[in-house]
Amino acid sequence: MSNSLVGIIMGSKSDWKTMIHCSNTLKKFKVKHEVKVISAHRTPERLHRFLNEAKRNKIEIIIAGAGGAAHLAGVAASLTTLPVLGVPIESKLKGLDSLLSTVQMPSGIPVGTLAIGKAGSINAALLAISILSTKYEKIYKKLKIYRKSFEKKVPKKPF
Ligand code: RP5
Repeated sequence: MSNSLVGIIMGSKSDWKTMIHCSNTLKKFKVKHEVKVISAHRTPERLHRFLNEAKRNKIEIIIAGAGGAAHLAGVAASLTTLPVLGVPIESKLKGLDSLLSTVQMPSGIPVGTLAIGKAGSINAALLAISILSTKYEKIYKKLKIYRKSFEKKVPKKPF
């Protein structure tokens, strides 16, 4: 048993430079997570195995980053009832292909899709934290503190 609450998967090692921001954000909130390279088309068996184990290991949220014909989040969502958050990775088409592949799920199997690239990677972690905060008081408290300090960073005037 891993004790992780979140599983971060990504289609390629090359996605790590984006997904590291997701992992770092979870770390700041001390949310235990595991990180794996799993591709829907290159390693489909690894994906099946991971999702079966995720349920047994009490992982509560899956975050999937993929680029190009980015079907990882959608396929993962089809194989589990855990909530799946999708991060479209920047690509040769600036991530627009990744975004549309991730976000345009037909009704029935949802993927909570975030923004392209680093912002989406950070926000996937923050959304996972927000979901977990409804159950875990410690995470809720940290999220409240983060939001307060976040607001303070915004200047009242533009000059
Ligand atoms: C996708 O293809 C991956 O998620 C990655 O974003 C993209 C390119 O992969 P590499 O060719 O860099 O391994 O499956």
